[in-house]
Amino acid sequence: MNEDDASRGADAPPELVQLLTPEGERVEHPDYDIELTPEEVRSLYRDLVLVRRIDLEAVALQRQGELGIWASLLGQEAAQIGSGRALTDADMAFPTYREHGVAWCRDVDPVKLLGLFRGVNHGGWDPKEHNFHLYTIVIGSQTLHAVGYAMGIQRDDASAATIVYFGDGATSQGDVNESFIWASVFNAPIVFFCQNNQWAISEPLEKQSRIPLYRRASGFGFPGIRVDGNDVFACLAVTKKALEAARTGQGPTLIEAFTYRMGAHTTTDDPTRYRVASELEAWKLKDPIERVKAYLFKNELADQEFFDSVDAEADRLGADLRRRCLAMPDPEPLDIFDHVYREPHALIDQERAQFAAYLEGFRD
Ligand SMILES: Cc1ncc(C[n+]2csc(CCOP(=O)(O)OP(=O)(O)O)c2C)c(N)n1
Ligand SMILES: [Mg+2]
Repeated sequence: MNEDDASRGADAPPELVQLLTPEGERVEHPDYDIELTPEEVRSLYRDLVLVRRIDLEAVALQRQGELGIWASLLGQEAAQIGSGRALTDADMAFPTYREHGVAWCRDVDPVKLLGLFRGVNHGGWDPKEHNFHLYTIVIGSQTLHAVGYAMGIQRDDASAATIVYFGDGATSQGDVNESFIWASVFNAPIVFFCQNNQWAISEPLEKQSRIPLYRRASGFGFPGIRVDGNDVFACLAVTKKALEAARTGQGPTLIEAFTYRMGAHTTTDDPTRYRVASELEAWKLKDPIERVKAYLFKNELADQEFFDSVDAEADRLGADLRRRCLAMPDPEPLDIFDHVYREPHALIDQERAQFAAYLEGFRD
């Protein structure tokens, strides 16, 4: 998989692992096949629809002034559900700020994701309870945290792996490259899951790399693989295999999930200023949900009643999320000092006292 184009023979595996075409046709792959029961496929479809609905509701809440900002996952549902469902409870995931689908797989209540974007908390969930770290806005920094965690797993001799999410733009960060080196030389049990959504805000992929991102891995000494990031079956199969390799002492893998950010970078962004509409239209034909729906229909694995029931569940989820978002209490101003350090800290105490005195000045 890491050879140059010129050295790839006729029987070499295709550059992009795909198990389900955009038309909903199942295809075979020599290294990455997966057996899924009809029940499992229906369950993946449900996940995809529900996380898209959570995302849609969050965008609407931001537009109505109820969230400060939101980073949409639209178009990246399969990459996140496929990789998220590949994890075992013991595995640990480190997200960016866009991994709402992975959060769903880790049983994080979606209203807790909204708290951060509403500005009422600094994260909202206990990373240890879900084995899902807090969202990280500083691009690429979580890759170093994740490698450190993976090295801890290794030293505990635990049967678990770490997965870390980052974007195409993040691959240009020093932190990410340093984390590749550490993971490689220590043979850390980690999967680097890069969602190449083709854009880093307004910077296109060509500004990040002259070679496909997955091939970067060979320079660091571990395998890299590119998967169709809009194919939930392929993302599940490829991530499962990479996690198992990590758990069994075979070290890191870089997975490049080739996908597309169908929405704006965040709700503060206007992508019409830097990309053409035809690009989005082309990617709409590769929609991650439509192909699973087509597969279920064609193979008579689900009927209209099933699709209607998932839509109805999505409606209920959206309405419930909105209601609970609006009901989230604002924090007390002094609460901001409570979670800086685990132990009491003299400087924080001093700053809290100063701020309390300042607030007192507003009393009549
Ligand atoms: C260290 C750092 N530099 C710059 C930024 C500003 N910033 C926020 S998102 C972003 C682009 C990230 O692109 P990518 O890694 O492709 O992830 P995507 O948003 O596409 O999921 C940048 C530059 C930041 N948050 N952190
Ligand atoms: Mg990107």
